[in-house]
This record gives sequence, structure tokens and C-alpha cells, in this order.
Amino acid sequence: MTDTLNGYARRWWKEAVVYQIYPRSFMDSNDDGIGDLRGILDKVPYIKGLGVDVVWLSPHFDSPNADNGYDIRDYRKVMAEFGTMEDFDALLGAFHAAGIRLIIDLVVNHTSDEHAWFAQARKSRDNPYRDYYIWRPGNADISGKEGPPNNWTSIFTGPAWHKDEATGDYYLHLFAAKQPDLNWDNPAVRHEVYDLMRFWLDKGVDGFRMDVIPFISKRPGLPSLSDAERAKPQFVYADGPHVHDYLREMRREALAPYDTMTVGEAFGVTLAQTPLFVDERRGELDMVFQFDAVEIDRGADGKWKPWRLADFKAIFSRHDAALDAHCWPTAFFSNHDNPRLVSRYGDDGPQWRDRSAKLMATLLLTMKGTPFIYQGDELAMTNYPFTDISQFDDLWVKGAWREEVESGRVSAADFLANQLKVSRDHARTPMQWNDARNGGFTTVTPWLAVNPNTSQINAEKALADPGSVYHYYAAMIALRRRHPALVYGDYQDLLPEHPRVFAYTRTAGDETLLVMLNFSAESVAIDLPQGTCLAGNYDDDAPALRGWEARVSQL
Ligand code: TEU
Ligand code: CA
Repeated sequence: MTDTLNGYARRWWKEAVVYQIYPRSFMDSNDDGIGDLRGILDKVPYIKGLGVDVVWLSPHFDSPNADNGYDIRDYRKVMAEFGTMEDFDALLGAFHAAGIRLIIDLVVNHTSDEHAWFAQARKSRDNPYRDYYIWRPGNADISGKEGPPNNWTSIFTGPAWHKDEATGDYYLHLFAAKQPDLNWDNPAVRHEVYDLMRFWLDKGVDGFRMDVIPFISKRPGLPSLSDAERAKPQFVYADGPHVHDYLREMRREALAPYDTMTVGEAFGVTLAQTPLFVDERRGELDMVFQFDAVEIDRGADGKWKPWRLADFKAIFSRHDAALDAHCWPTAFFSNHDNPRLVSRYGDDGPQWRDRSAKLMATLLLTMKGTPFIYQGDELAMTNYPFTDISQFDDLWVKGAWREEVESGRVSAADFLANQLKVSRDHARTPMQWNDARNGGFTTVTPWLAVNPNTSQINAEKALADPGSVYHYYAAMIALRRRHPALVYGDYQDLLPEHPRVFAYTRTAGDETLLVMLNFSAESVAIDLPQGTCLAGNYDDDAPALRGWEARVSQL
């Protein structure tokens, strides 16, 4: 018999709060300008101070860093810049000693082109590793000119095929050319993956975040995309016929004997398909990151567009209706692929930055689903004031610049204006530990510039100020822990149409908590019961909701 609460089977990972670390940008312990595992080790008390239960570590494996570690060269080796396997073991031990579990990033849709398997595979058509990847001969067009095997495009712009010199065949890469896709239809590949999973599980890691895992099964015959499909090819790439078979096999072969948590990145998965990945009776993943909330400000062309609160709120009701008690959601509004939380959903100007960051913390930590905090959001770190293409690192930005600006299709000014809203690099600037020149992250030039506002926004200051955003996160996490209704409670939106206020209840048994969030700088009077105030981002009570006010009360 499993213990249930409000109809949900109780699980530690449903009750957990997760903190994501992007190691390259967290803390540099040896002054080479790059974050590393020893740097994280020094900051375990800082992480523990928030009260989180789980850390998700972005890739720490050996990699040539075409995509900052999401291109793995050796799954059983630590990236030299990040340290050694001894450092990893020490870090895992320190987290466990602090009562924090550690999940790592499983990037197995693709490897690096420098992985030993690919080095073999590209040598000849009959190499035993050839079939670890996806190869096709070129395709002649009407004029007889050779081109890629089909019209699939890379998520990072350009064709998804690269012609390889040794044999003249093309290999598939749904991301960068340095990230060739593995052929999951080959059982040898799948068993290699289960093997490497067991390698880390045997060390004691507590589970995996699975990178673009729905992409592992490719459409049979690799048919070209229609024009409509080409606009958002991820919905085709995530819709192969065997993805669920492979995930069930992975659960049986690799995960079953261990007590793990798994969270898949459901890029390209529709809401209707989501239960197929997470319904606990199917034995696939525990949870997925569903992209609807982080795509609220993206147009059909993927560019930034303004968003409306009513549309944002509708996502949560829609999700709640689509996922029954056998499915468990996640709550996340930021990660290493998205702009900064407060800059995107709040107001990062001096007047409202703290309050709106606390409002987003309130939303994240009172929503149904396991919450994921991205490093630095607990300090209300903001987007970086990029002014020039040379300041970016992300290969995606650079590829898009070549394709859009250098071709003359988009002006440099328009391109940069959009990147100021959407760039992944906003999240990747180093953590701001203090007001020193490089924010205390490093003493040398960091791999990516530290935000100049580190003089104002930094951990040292936040730790010293009991009213800081950091301490507010800690208080909200503690509140979530004290009130099972915030974890397992039913969700109901009370004002779905209201243009500025997000107000909802969470109910389990005889406890109902009311959350009220004013997503604007103006005061709003609303007609809802007051209850007993449990938490909020103002010190005193008032009849109306003030600018960016967040309030949690018990009814
Ligand atoms: O991300 C998948 C991915 O395509 C996202 O970058 C997505 O396009 C973006 O969030 C939309 O805003 C994963 C990793 O998280 C990312 O860092 C890697 O670059 C990518 O896979 C390839 O491994
Ligand atoms: Ca370092």
C-alpha cells in the first residue's frame, strides 16, 4: 500500500524543491575563469540555506563544449575544466551529507562528434559503430545537384544534415553539426545508454534530467517536413513511433532497481501527449518539463512577442485538466535556456525588481508540480545588457546571426533587440557572489561577462539582508513544506479573466490556501476573502493588492 494524499501517491520527488546549477557559471575555485565542481562544493551551505531537497547539475561530462557540455565526448569522465572524478565524488558526498539529492543531466539524443563512437562511425560504411548514428546518402535535386537527404532543419538553424568527408554520406544532427544524433533504433546504442546510466546510479546519483528525450525515436523513412511542420519541427522530432517503448525499456533495464527521480525535457511534446510520458501506470518518466509557460512570449516565428496574463493563467488550468492524479507536473519558468525570471515575467527596474522577483517565487513555490529554481533567480539576477554580437557565447545566437543578419534578411538592430528578450546567454552569465569586479565568481576574466549590476545584486548582500529575495525563497520553501495543500492540493483559478491579478486556491482535505499575485505596478482592489495571511512580499496588510504584491493566506 502506498501512502496517498488528496488522491496522489506520495513520493519524495513530488514533495521536493529542485535547484538547477549550470556548473560553468556557478563558482570558479581555481581562477581560470570557468566554474567548476570544487566551486560548487564551497557553496553547498549557500544552497542548503535555501532549503532545497535536490540539485540538478547541468552536464559535467568530458566535452569539447560546442554547446557548453550538451555535446558529450565521454560519458564516464568529468570535464577537465570542471575537475576530476574525485571532485565529483566529493561533491556528491557533500550534497548527501547535507540531505540534498543530486540528479545529473542525461544527454543521449546525441553525442559530441568527438565521441569515440562517432570517431569510429565516420570512418567507413562498414565500421561496427556506423549504425550508432543516422547516415544517409545525399539526394539529387531536379537539376541533379546533390543536397541533404531530406529538408529537416536543425533546432539551432540551418540543415539538420552534415556531409562527412570520409564516406561522402550525410549524418543527422537535430542540434549543432558537432552533436550527431544517436540511432536509438539500434539496440546496441540503447544498451550503451543503460550501461552509462547504471555507472552513475551505482555512484549514488539520485536520478536524471533527460535532455530532449522525446527526440530519440525518429520518424520511419525520415520523410521531408511540410511547410507547416518546418515552422516548428520539434513537434515532428518529438513524435517518433518508438519513444514510449524505449522509455519503458530504459525504466526496466536501468532505473528500476534504484530509487530515482526522472524529469524529461518535453521539447516538442503537446499537452495532449504529456500523460503518455508521465502517467505512473505506464512506467516511463516521473515528470517532464512542458514548454507552454516558457513559450508564452514567443511568436510563431520563435521571436519575442508581448504576452497577456489571462493567456498565461489559462495554461495552468489547461494543464491541470489534462493531468489526472496519475500524472505529476513540474513548475519552472526559467533555466539555462531562458532569459532571467524577473526580467521576463516581472519588472527588473530598481523600483519593482525585488517585489516582482518575490512574486515569481511565490508563484513557483505554490503551484502544483515539483518546482525548479534556476541558479541566481534566488538573487533576482537580471538579463544582461547586451549591446553587440561579440558579447554573446551561445552557438545558437551566432548561427542565427549568420543566417539572418549576414544574409541581409534581418537588421543587426532588430536581431539584437530580439536577443535582448530571448537569448539563452542571459541565464548563463556567472553567479554574482559579491560586489567585486567579477562578482566574486573569479579573479580573472570570466568565460562570459558578469552582469555589471553585481555591485547591487549579489549573494553577500542578500544573505546579510533578512528582507532579501534569497531569504524570501527560503521562507516560501519552508511554507511549502509545512502545507501539504501546496504540494498535493487541488488547483483552482479564481479570476481567470482578470488582466492583472492571478488568484488561485490550493485545497487538500479541510485546508484551503489562497494565493493572490498582482502582476502590475498599480494597486488593484479585488473582491476575494481575506483569510489569515501566511506569507507575502509586503510587511503589512492592506485592503487592496499593491504593486507586484504577492500574498498567501489560509481560508
Ligand atoms: O534544449 C533543447 C532545446 O532545443 C532548447 O534549447 C529550446 O530550444 C529552448 O529552450 C527554447 O527556448 C536542450 C538543452 O537544454 C540545451 O541547453 C541544449 O543546447 C540542447 O538541448 C541540445 O542538447
Ligand atoms: Ca575553474
